Amino acid sequence: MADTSPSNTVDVVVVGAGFAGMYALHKFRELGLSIRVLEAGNDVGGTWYWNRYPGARCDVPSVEYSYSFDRELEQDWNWTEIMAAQPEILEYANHVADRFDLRKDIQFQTRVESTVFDQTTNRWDILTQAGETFSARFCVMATGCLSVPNTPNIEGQDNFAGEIYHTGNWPETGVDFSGKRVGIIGTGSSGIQSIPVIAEQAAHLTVFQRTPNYTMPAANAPLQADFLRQAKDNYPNIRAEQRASQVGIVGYGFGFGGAENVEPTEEIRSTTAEERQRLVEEEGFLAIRRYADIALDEEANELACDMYRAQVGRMIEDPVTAEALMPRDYPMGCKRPVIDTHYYETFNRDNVTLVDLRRGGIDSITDTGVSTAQGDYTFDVLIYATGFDAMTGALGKIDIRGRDNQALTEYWEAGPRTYLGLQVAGFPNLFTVTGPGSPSVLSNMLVSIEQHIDWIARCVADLDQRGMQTIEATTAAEDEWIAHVNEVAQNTMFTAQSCNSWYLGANIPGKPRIFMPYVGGVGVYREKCDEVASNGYQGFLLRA
Ligand code: FAD
Ligand code: N01
Repeated sequence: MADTSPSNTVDVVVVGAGFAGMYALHKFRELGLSIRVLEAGNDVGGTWYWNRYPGARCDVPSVEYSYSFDRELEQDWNWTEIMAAQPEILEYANHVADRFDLRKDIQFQTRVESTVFDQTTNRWDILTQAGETFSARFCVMATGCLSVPNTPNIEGQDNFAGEIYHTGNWPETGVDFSGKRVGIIGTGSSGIQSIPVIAEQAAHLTVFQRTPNYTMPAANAPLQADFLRQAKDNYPNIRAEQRASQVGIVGYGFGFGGAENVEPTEEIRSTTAEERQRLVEEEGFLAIRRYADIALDEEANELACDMYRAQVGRMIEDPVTAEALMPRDYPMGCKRPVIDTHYYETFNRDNVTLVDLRRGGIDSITDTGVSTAQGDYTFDVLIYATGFDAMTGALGKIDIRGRDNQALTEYWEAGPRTYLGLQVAGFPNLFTVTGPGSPSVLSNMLVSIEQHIDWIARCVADLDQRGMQTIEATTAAEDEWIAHVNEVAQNTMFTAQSCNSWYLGANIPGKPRIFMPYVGGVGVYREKCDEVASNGYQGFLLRA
């Protein structure tokens, strides 16, 4: 039974106080609703609260990776770099929390364990790990797509006697690597961002790489005052363009990676080997940006991969290390793009060793380090940069039960099912923010978060206006949406047979292989969501 004290009986419980939960709180307050936000961490910021590893940084231009809901906030806040580093983004989150007095409705250090729909009251009963209960009409799961760190199950993993960290759960106090031997497992975005910074400080760094990645140079730089002024003056246009775009990024004033903006319009298949070689020599990795056909055609993609490998070969002094760093056997663009600062240069340092696990994998973790088929490695510090149980991980950790006590984990046993990534059939008045089936992680998340929260707020206001108690996706609408999500992902690099990305759940043993986000683009998707709402919430069942 939920606590019926007035303070724990609210209109909306929001789970999570990252950028989604924070905006949800602000938005629902505007509707005059009572809200409680429950957050496992000690403070706001979500991703940027937990991922404090050295080198953590956004790869979306900071003027675009920011809230658009308040003109004064937009004008007052001054980003200092083209792509902001984690401390600055966390400072921004704190600024927003202070400015809109958010903390008074957020309960920190509160992990939600279960949420159960009561069919007799049409309310959700929420239980926290500490045993506290809440009752809410609406439950908004702002639990994040990348908020459950994945630590692989490696034999002997509890044996290591030194310090152990995960990039996705980094200590608030920071870590001093001076004079230490460090081992790091994983070369995804988190590994690629942290490796160059750790290598600068540690006595020695050993990198365990299972799959080499494709990464582009970030070319980050301080933001010039006149540029920032111009961006602020242009904000209405920038925001409008972001909302209508494919991925919620305009690249205002600079292109991907902070370099000059280049629209991919050329066909790599129309070029000669000599031309491609010349371009690599002139432009390095960035030469590849001009080609449009590499996103859809695997043979074209392979030509781009050749260019990529040629550039790796040009940058790395030791040929064995160069070969180890060359991605093969999967297409460029099938995983989340990575951008880096001096990643490859790091492998030319004397204090860095690359262990190519394709030549012999990890056998076990020992008390002193890592034992592989190629030999043993000893450290003082071991870091897991091994990613997340993405998109469904945080929801799966909560015992969510809808009508007839059905568990969400059972309903999603064969993979996540949603209508528009917003709702699940059988789970009335429960909303997922940037859930599977929405553009989510394929986009600038701030744009997608605002769009979802705005839609949910409109929906709640419409229900109240029409005197409706509940809204629930129909199974038919869910089926149709899933079919569409799958259809648009076909014949893209994302679903290539050789691709093992977390978008597909392929990084978690036993997780069904389903492409989870929606490739259709944030502009198209927004139109669809708005159309559904305007048509009386087509595909949803509203009950009085
Ligand atoms: P989160 O920020 O993940 O917040 C979710 C919150 O929910 C967390 O604080 C968590 O503690 C809490 N929570 C979860 N489960 C429970 C529970 N059971 N009980 C209570 N609380 C719970 N996106 C981009 O668009 N551009 C980028 O450049 C970019 N860089 C990234 C870099 C890193 C290192 C990572 C990990 C992600 C990055 N992302 C980026 C994605 C990023 O997650 C989103 O941009 C955004 O911050 C997500 O906000 P959110 O509020 O939806 O989720
Ligand atoms: O995680 P990942 P991440 N033995 O899953 C390896 C966002 N983000 O934290 O590829 C050995 O990408 C695994 O190897 P393999 C962004 O959305 C953004 O780096 O499975 N290795 C891989 O190399 C990103 O995509 C930024 O063979 C093991 C690595 O660990 C997402 O978060 C920065 C292993 C995991 O890579 C996740 O990125 C950081 C094992 N048993 C994060 N298990 C920006 O810059 C796993 N690995 C915006």
